Amino acid sequence: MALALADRPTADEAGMIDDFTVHGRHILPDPVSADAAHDLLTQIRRTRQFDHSLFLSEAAFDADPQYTGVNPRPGRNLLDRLQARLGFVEDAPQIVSALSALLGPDYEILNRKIVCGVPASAVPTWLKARIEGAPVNNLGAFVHPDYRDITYFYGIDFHQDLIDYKDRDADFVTLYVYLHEVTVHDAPLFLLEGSHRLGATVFPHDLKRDEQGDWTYADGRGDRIKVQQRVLTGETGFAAIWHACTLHGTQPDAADHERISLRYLFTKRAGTTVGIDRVNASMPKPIRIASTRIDLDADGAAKITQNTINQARD
Ligand SMILES: O=C(O)CCC(=O)C(=O)O
Repeated sequence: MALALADRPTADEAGMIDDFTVHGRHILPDPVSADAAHDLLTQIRRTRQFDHSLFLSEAAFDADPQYTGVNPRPGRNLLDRLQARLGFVEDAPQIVSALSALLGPDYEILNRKIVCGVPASAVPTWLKARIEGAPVNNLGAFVHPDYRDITYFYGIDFHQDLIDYKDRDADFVTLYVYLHEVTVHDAPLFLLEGSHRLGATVFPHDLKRDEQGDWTYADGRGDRIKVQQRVLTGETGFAAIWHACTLHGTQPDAADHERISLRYLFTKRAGTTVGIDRVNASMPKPIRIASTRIDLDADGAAKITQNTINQARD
């Protein structure tokens, strides 16, 4: 069926969809405003010290371990309190245009939050010993409840953002924005380009790195592909968008200062057929699974101590 003239994608939109179809990501050619990013970062830093004081004592944690419900949520999300300062991202023409191409003009925010890569120097010794080698070091369980309005990572193994959405289609995308310059020393995102092509797969993922530095990725259903790693270093305001099935992760932050970023999930309006549907149609693979991860026990604590991304080099 021919598309009506108004529905036809522009050249830019078509390029963006091609980029997503092949690589499962789009790196925004222009950063968002560095000045506005810096101002937002200043406001975030005013709310707490990003050091040992974030964390519960070992005794306090052991008295009542809580592994779930420790991320930002409605009513406890620092980004919502800073809403008036988010126009430089949410209204930036290059972001609106990329998201509209993928999700249609009436796309919606599914989730938004601040993510902090916690530096090694801030993690208490007792905690380091407990989390050594674990694949998902989301430290929310160990920080004071008042500070759970931000997500804290000390590295997270290669994963799909679909991991948090069992039984949901990969009809959403992630937007990640750096609020300061991120070098290889600041826990940059590692992204496996083209990995979305195997569709939805279960965490932890079957990945092996060869001598050349390429990864072989198997889907557990009999298919395997070679994918290349891209390390997302970037300047203040750097922004990238990726598919919900694109594998990505971070190593623990070896720097002596925190890495602070914005992480958004955007989704298409229900019932619409848009760019992301064309991307998904190009990969004849499941884009939804009933069980997305097998690394946690019934309380939500890690039961696997194996990690792939920590072996990756730049
Ligand atoms: O910022 C990080 O260290 C990891 C973030 C990430 O991969 C995620 O939130 O899905």
